[in-house]
Amino acid sequence: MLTRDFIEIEEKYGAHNYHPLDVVITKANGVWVYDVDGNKYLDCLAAYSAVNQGHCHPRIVKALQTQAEKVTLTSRAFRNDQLPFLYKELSELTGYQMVLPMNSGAEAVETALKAARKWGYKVKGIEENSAEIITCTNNFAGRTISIISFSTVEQYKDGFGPFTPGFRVIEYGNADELEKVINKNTAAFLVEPIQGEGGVIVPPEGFLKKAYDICKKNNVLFIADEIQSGLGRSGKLFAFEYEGIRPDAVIIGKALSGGCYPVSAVLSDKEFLGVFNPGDHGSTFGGNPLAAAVARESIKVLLEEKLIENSFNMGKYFRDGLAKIKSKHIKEIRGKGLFIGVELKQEANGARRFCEALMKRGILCKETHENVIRFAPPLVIKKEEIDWALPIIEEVLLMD
Ligand code: IF1
Repeated sequence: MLTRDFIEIEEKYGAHNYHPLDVVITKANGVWVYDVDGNKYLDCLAAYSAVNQGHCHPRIVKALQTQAEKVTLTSRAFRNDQLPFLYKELSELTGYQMVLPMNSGAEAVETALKAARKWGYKVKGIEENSAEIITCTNNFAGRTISIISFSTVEQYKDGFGPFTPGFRVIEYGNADELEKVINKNTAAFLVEPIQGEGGVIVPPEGFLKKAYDICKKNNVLFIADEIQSGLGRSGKLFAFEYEGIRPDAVIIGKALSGGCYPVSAVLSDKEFLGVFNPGDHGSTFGGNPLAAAVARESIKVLLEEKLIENSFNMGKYFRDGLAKIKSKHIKEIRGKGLFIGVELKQEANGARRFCEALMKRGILCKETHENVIRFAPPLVIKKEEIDWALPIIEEVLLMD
């Protein structure tokens, strides 16, 4: 069977909730993926930063296989021998006292939203059912009805009302507006330190620090959604580190499993996650031993292979190389570490055609917000692989 045969079946039976590039991947290893026609591609999306450790990392796959032959799921009605160590290792790595494990990023975000509301009522003393959570324009935090209730992207909301109340939106980067919107009912401020789907938007220098200080002054929780920007993607363990702040809670996912299994978590000190009592919240698969074993190894790989440092160094190298490209289409090159966005001018007529041209030349990227090409390869990428990619990217960006 060839690419078109697979696509035909997929289009016939699958819901059309995505518009993927017409590449059918059958194998992947490190930064490279291979399609059913035998073509090889440099993966510059890394499954939206879920594959920071590289595709099918042997150590993570081995951890998956080994645990899968022991026990995969106990439910949280009982305990297992992997979860305590995931908790301990995450706490020692991040300095947070407590962990609540979930599966998808959205579930971890919902967990943080519920904890924020409960903290608002039980600790801050907000009037019941009046808690407000402030978020930012162009946020992306998942696809559940409560999460899209605070989305500012019409398509993510269209046809899905009525929406969950209790959310306010400020302009991303505008700390003054945050101060104005905060009131006695504000429980928390939820923010991505670098917005991924928003178009790899790095906020103005000092925004996160100013917002953090405003939250502290007003007894409002500062919650960082690091599901995409975290775990080395930005060149630091967490992107919030660039501003020297310590959020009250951090939400992680994606690369927490190296792309081998859905694993997410909320990290905080006892005051925040301590609001949950037995039976308040949970999930069938949340904290299962297979997820815990995979996540433990994924973190070890990230640290032992110095992937955070590689992200910082290779990210600078990649961005410097892109900056040398003299293309009339380029409006801005931005990002931190290997979280890179190339924003194109309106006259370029969107980023999709450039992603399709890159695919034809062996590089897989995903456009975001129409005009931005996101370059976010696995953090294992080597200088030679970037050297291979840059002339191809230049050739495509020099297209008319
Ligand atoms: C899709 C976007 C990226 C996230 C942040 C929470 C979540 C995500 C910062 C939810 C998930 C994924 C979702 C996936 C495509 C991708 C995406 F384009 F949708 F926006 F990465 F930018 N917080 N992002 O980036 O985590 O529940 O998906 O595990 O829904 O199309 P999830």
